Amino acid sequence: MSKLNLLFSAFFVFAVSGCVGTSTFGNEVSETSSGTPNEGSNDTEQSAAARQNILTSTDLRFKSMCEALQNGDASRLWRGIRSLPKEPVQRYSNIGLDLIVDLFGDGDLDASAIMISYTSQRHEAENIKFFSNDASEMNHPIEGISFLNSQPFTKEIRKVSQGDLNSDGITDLVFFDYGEHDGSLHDGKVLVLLSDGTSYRWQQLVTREELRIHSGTLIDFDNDKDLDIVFGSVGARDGRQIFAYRNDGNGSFSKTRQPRAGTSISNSWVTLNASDIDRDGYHDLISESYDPVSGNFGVQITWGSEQGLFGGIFESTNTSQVTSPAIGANDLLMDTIVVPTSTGAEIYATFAVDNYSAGSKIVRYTLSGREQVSSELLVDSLFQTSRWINSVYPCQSGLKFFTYLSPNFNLSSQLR
Ligand SMILES: [Ca+2]
Ligand SMILES: [Ca+2]
Ligand SMILES: [Ca+2]
Ligand SMILES: [Ca+2]
Repeated sequence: MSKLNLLFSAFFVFAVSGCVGTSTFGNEVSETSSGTPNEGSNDTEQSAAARQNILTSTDLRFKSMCEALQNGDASRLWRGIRSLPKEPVQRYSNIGLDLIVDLFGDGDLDASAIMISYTSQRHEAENIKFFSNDASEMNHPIEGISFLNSQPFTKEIRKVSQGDLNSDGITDLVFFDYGEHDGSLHDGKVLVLLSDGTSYRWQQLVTREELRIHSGTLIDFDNDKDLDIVFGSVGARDGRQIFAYRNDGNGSFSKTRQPRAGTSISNSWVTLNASDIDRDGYHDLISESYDPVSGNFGVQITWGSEQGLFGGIFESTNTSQVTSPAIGANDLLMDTIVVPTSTGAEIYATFAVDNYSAGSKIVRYTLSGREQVSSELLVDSLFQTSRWINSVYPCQSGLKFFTYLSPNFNLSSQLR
């Protein structure tokens, strides 16, 4: 990107930021439920509010990031974590993949970052680092923070999620590892860093599939008020498929029924996020859609309901598309953040234009209940940041996003 374009891009974003409405983020329980999906039923606004009060990983990521940007923690944490030693082959992944998270539940935000080695065979190592502004928590010279057992090896983590998985009020982390990037090996995996007393313990999700995992999210898909795990994968044997693992409430997960291959939702694997978009008390899933016949991409929402996200029967998933005239069929969704409104939500979506070949776009979709009201192109393809995964955070102080302009991760150039 040329300097001129960058300036224009930055200017454009700052110009846009003034238009961004103040977020009502915080208490996820709406006092004025739209009630649209349940109108005419016995459901009351009160029951919609009572049904759901846990935050999805997308909600928590948004909340933590804006807090840290506002109070200055973010830059301190990013600078700190990148001062930790690394192996020559390791590189930090783009800063948009870093997670800001309150480890240990002490109210102070901490950071986690991912190392990647762009070798033809991925370097398998302890690729996850942590950083706390509290020096007394920094107990490992390389990893930053070590926990009760050794960090498992990973190859190419593509998504980090946060949420309390064992109901102790302390946020846990989930890492989605792509595994080997090329060739016949499909060894992706899911790691959970689960709070345990005053520390955390690593555990690996038991899966039997051959996986390459690009994305995942923490969402209560069975309405029992704990966060479950959904991830998308391509596998040698299983093809493109979405996987659902149910939480027993203590952070133990078991595979459960999930959309059959060939259904619309089963093709999602690039980006998965969750929030209660229509404010009915049930978590909803936002993902890219992909039509294998036409090759066209889209943006789809799978609606949670009394029967759960994936319905009482496999085929009963309720999915709808949101659209924008500014987004072409070859523009691929990378990330979404949901801002609740009094009647629904605004969805801030980042796209890889022309399937990662021409920069990025940011679109805001406005929904009332489940109905799309409008869409607005906020930033066009001059916005070009990371190689993969661009995120935008519509904080109260304006739109915040990350740029990836130089391999040396100049922090000042990475946040606009
Ligand atoms: Ca903390
Ligand atoms: Ca926990
Ligand atoms: Ca659940
Ligand atoms: Ca919902």
